[in-house]
Amino acid sequence: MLTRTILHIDMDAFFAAIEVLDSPSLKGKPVIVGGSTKRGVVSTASYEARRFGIHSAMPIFQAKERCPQGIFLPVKKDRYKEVSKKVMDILRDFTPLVEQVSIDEAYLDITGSEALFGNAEEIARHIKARIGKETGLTCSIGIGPNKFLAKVASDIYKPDGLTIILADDVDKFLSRLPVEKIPGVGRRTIKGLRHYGIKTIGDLKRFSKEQLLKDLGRFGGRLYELAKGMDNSPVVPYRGVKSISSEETLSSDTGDLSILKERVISHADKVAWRLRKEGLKGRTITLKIKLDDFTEMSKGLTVRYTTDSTKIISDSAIKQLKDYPLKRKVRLIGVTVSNLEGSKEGSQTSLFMAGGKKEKERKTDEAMDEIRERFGGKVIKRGRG
Ligand code: TTP
Ligand code: MG
Repeated sequence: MLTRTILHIDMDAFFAAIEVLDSPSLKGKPVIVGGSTKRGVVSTASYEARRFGIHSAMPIFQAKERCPQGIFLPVKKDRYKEVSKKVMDILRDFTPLVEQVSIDEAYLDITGSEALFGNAEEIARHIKARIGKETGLTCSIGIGPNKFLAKVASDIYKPDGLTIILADDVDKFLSRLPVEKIPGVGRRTIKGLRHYGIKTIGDLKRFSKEQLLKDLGRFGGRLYELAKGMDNSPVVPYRGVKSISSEETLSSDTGDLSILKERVISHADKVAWRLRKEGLKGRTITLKIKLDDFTEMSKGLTVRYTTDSTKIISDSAIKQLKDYPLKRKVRLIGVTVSNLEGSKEGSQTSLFMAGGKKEKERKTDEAMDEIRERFGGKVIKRGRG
């Protein structure tokens, strides 16, 4: 069977940590974020507040009883989404196979990323370092041979944890784990399992598949597999996404066209690579520019055929750059491809035909992808022409 390396990442006390980030005087204090109405509940609490027994979904009035000195703040969803996007963008620099499952949580299939960024543990440390540097926040990461084990692992040590479950340790690891740690096991299942004296995953393993199926239905079959540490579910990126983009705030504002061109090519290359890895193609290519006075422009060009070609995407973005009257220095630049279509079903040849990509360009992209995968993104620099 195919061996995979899956990483699960979950930000620590996400909403509360962002509030502390935005108001440093809150550091070390019991911060509780939640609905401000009378019947509101706690969204999350800082680890300091959790020591008072406060947790998500607890009514606010109860939290106030338990922790009268707590700092209660309303939910600022837009702000948290902005940080979430930053985090997810960082993750996508390590593999295009990123499946975001909630505002602060994602799975990464890093099976093919090791040649690029080091082994799984090194990748996890890189991710933590970049998230720390670029957002000021901490996260916990779990690594395992599948999504289930990676998710269980990330929960073992929090905050700022890094836990790896090796294939050989799976049994040892799972046997003592309480069944409620299995994602999807709710109160009702727990009650059912208790009835049979099942408390840990080890207990669960004593039952046959037939028995579990009979008593718990389809979920019983899934539990049987999970208890053995088996989970084949794939990491599914871009569920419902409408565009793929790459952008950066430049280290210093510039009006130098040659620098801007070079950055556009680099972002176009990154976007095209992600499209190809994902079996997606897009029709609309948009250059995004933010000037030093924060005015923003993005127009977009629609090409005749959907494409995943680095050359077509960068040519189109550069054309937009040249057409744009640069009256001020540029602060942010990036490339987006939208109007996406899957291309996974097609064969290589039909992809090529339908993609309107010239044979030579396709070969260049393939060769570049191979080099990138073997030696790392840093060695690749595309020339023009
Ligand atoms: P979680 O990852 O479950 O919690 P967390 O990040 O706050 O803390 P931990 O360190 O244990 O991971 O959820 C992420 C965010 O989602 C959380 O910050 C707030 C929000 N949320 C709710 O609004 N309601 C809820 O019931 C839960 C569980 C989370
Ligand atoms: Mg979290």
